[in-house]
Amino acid sequence: MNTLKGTLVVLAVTLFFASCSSSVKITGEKPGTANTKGLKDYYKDFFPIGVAVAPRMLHGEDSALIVNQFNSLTAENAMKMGPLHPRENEYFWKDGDSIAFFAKKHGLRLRGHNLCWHAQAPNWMFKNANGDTVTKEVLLQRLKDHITTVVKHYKDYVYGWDVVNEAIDDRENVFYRPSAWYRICGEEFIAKAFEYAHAADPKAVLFYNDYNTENPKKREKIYQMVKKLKEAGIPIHGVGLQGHWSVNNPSREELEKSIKMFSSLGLQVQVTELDVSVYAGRQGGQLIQGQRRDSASAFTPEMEEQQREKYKMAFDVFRQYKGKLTGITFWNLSDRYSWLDGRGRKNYPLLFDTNRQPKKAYWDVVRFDAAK
Ligand code: 9MR
Repeated sequence: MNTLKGTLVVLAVTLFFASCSSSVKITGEKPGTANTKGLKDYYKDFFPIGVAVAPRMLHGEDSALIVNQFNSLTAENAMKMGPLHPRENEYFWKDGDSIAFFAKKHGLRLRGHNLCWHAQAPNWMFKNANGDTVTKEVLLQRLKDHITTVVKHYKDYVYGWDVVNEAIDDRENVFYRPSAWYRICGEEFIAKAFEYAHAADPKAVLFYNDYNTENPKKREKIYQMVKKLKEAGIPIHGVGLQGHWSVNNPSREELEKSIKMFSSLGLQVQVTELDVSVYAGRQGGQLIQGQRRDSASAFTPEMEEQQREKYKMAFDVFRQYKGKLTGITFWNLSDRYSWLDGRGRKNYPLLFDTNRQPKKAYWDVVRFDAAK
């Protein structure tokens, strides 16, 4: 009898604690734990929210945070030309595939990044067996082979591709970036890349993707190029604003103008690589010449305030342009790691801190008046 009484007491106590912990799970708002709301849930009526990842993040705490918060992925590096196609007759699929399988397994969308870029392109692409620069015909054939193989490989996983990345120059008086692609092929490589991608997967949404898209001069050049492609019947469907911003740029006006201008061409717009550097500066808050590298690398209250303002403004604008904007993707997951680190100072550009906990800016982004 006593034993039964004891068992009942233990059972009652167990049930009490179980009910407490399950109610915490359901009502709790602590991102990173199961059954709580994530960015993707707050924004479910607006657009998918994505994150750029590396294969090492598909395990443990990073992966839990990804699945809890996001509903779209981009491979930070694994699907770029150099990593995927190191030698002419050799593809390396393992890393890209691990991201594609993870996305499929968890029901996440997947953006393909990218098919043609001046950086991270393998050297062999531009050289023949003697080490001489290849002709335009050879290079376009190689580009076609690469794009066809990669787009077909990921056809059942990737819904859209950044087809050409960063082809426009930052200098005011130079239109196209004088990359190896441009020097060998002229501007034609851009249209060709879109045609090859479309032929390989007619359903894929195809983007031109660039940074500094809120700079009036660069925006105008991108607009002219994209307009010309559209008018020539080239299969281009969207423009990616990378969104490597900083605490002092862009302004609300310039951001709105970019969204309006590109969508006026009948193109969808996505923010493809969002982060807000805590350092004032050019693209992504990169060091400006002469700027001290050893400046304090703590996340100061002043940086935090400025960053909150920028994130709040950006998401206000994003919500306002729902329908024209079809996705927002962060470039990296938490301040634990960002591509902006390692320039002689630590950066804190994301919505999750180095312990993967939401920053104040996170709450600014998710607490909004849906009726507005
Ligand atoms: O985040 C990427 C970093 O790990 C790579 O070393 C770098 C190589 O140049 O590319 C970074 O990602 C870039 C993206 O592919 C295109 N837009 C600019 C991004 C930051 O440089």
